[in-house]
This record gives sequence, structure tokens and C-alpha cells, in this order.
Amino acid sequence: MIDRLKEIRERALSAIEAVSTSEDIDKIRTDFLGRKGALTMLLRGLGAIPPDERPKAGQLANAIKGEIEEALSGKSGILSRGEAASKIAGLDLTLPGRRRPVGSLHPVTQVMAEIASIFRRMGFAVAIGPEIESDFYNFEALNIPSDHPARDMQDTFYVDEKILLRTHTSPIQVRTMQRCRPPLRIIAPGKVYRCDSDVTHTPMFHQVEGLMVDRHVTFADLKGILTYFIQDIFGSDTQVRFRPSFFPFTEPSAEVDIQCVMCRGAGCRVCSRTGWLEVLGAGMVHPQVFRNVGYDTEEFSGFAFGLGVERIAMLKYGIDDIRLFYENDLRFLNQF
Ligand code: 2NM
Repeated sequence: MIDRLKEIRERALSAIEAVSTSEDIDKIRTDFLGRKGALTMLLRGLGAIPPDERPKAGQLANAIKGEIEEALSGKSGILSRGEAASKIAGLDLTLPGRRRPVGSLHPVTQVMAEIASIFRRMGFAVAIGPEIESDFYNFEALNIPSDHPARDMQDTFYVDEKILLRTHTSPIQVRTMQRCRPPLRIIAPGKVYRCDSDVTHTPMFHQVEGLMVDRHVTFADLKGILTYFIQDIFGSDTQVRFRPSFFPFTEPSAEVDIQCVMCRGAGCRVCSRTGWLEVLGAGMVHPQVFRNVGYDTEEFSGFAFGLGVERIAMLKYGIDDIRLFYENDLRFLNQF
């Protein structure tokens, strides 16, 4: 008898715990305490047990009845308050809450931050500058002659004769050199603009350029720092190759290749069967650039480099169309 009473108590209390409407509360009351309820039926059998056990069983039965009644009225209060509130506000408080969409950084911003963090660890400070520039800072100071193809209307967005949207972040480096004496170690991240549009070019893209000027800076420093950077961002087993090149603002100049990330050097469509991918341009700053900003070319030397952030992001994540970065398709962006 005692065990069966306890069993009824457990069943009743857990049913009350799980209930979510006032109607179900009434049903539980009937099922356990009603005229044909479980507790009532059990108490009818009280006469059949030995007389000396009856008082104990009777006391327990009353205690359990009280417990169930208390649980029922407590829960019923909670439910009817909730139901009344829902009616007033027109809300269904039993519905799950609305999920708030959580934002994240754009993949280009993430890669730019990763690049900046690697160079900051090597002592480079981050410099910024205007996106609308003068012909002087974007071209002249950088030893880009007026007949250079990069100045062509086809490549540059001109505002007027002398004002334009910067085509690279080098003007930041020129401005910094005008303001600060060496030693200097900076990177210049930011948006740049070129009149160009296809699977690998957008009219606006992001660059990170870098500059280090001091006494006795050599091409070995350039190779060491850029190799460290590449192996940090693409993995320590990445093969690096420096290939002679030409820029008006550096001499000597180099283009830096990594072993193709798609075919690991075997040759594929991405690397045009060469096994190598170009990732950045670099060189020793041209003496004419130093003269243009008032640096003594006998005392100081330096190296500079430039890279396209979207290109690095495409190689890092195996993306084949640069325009995906700027379509704002969340199915693409949410993968980063
Ligand atoms: C590149 C490649 C090589 C460069 C040079 C300068 C400055 F201002 F110091 F002369 N800034 N950036 C540079 C050098 C940029 O981009 C492919």
C-alpha cells in the first residue's frame, strides 16, 4: 500500500511538472483526485489491509493528496498568468524565441587583419591615408613618368586633371616618409581603385603595401621578411620563388611566387601549368623616390612590397571568382 501511494505521488508530480495548459491541469486533477481517480480508488482498498497498518497508510494518503493539490494550484497559477498575458499582448509565450542573426567580419577584412597581425609581430606599424589622392602622391613621387601606361585613362579613375582615386596604397608610404625620418617600418592597408572588371579584377579592391627604411637594409632583409610572411599565411612548407621584374619605384624589383596551392607545383589551370602563383611584387626603393621625399640616399636604403588582399584570400580559400566577395550573398559570406 505504502509503495503504491508513493508511486502515485511520483506519477502525479511529474505529470504536473510537464503540463503546459490549464485544461491539462484539470485533467490531471480528475485522473488522480477525482471520484474515479488513482488516489481515490487506492483509498477504497484501505479496509482490506491489516488494521495496525491503516493509520500510517491513511496519514500518508492525506499528505500525498495535499502535496498533489498544492502542486496543481501552483502550476495552474503560473499557467493562467501566462495565458492571460498572452491574450492581452497577443503573444504565444510558449513559442521559442526569435534567433538574432550574428554578424561576422567580411573574408577580405579577416585576411587583411591576419596580414596586418603578421607584420605587426615583425615591428611594422599600420599607416592609413586618403582614397582620393593627387597625381603627385599617386604617380609623380613614385617615379611613375607621365607617359607610363599605369597613368592611362583606362586604368585610373580621374576626378579632374590632378585629382584621382588612388590606384595603389603607395601614396600612404610617400606621405609617411615626408613626415617621418628613418628608421621606418610600416604597412599601408586599404581600398584602391582601377578601371578594370572581370573574373580576377574588380574596380575597387584592397591592397597591403609595406615599407622598411633604415641604414644597411638589403635585399636579404626583403627576402627574409617576405618569406616569413608567406610561410605564416600559407603554411610553413610553402615553397617561395623570387623572380626579377620591373617597377618604376623600385630597383632592383622582384615578383614573388609560391608553389601552386591547387596542384602543389604539378601544373594545373590555376597556375597556367607553371606550378607557380604570383602573390606579391617587391623591390629596393628607387633612389629617385627617396630624393622626392627628402631622404639621403647615401645614408638610407629600404625595401617595399605590395599585394592584393582579394588575391591572397582567393588562393587561401580556393575561390575562383573575385566578384563573389562583392555580391553580398550570405551563403558565400557565411562560410568564413
Ligand atoms: C609594389 C611593388 C614594389 C611600393 C613602393 C613604395 C614606395 F612608396 F615606398 F616607394 N610603396 N610600395 C611597391 C614596391 C609596391 O606593389 C606591387
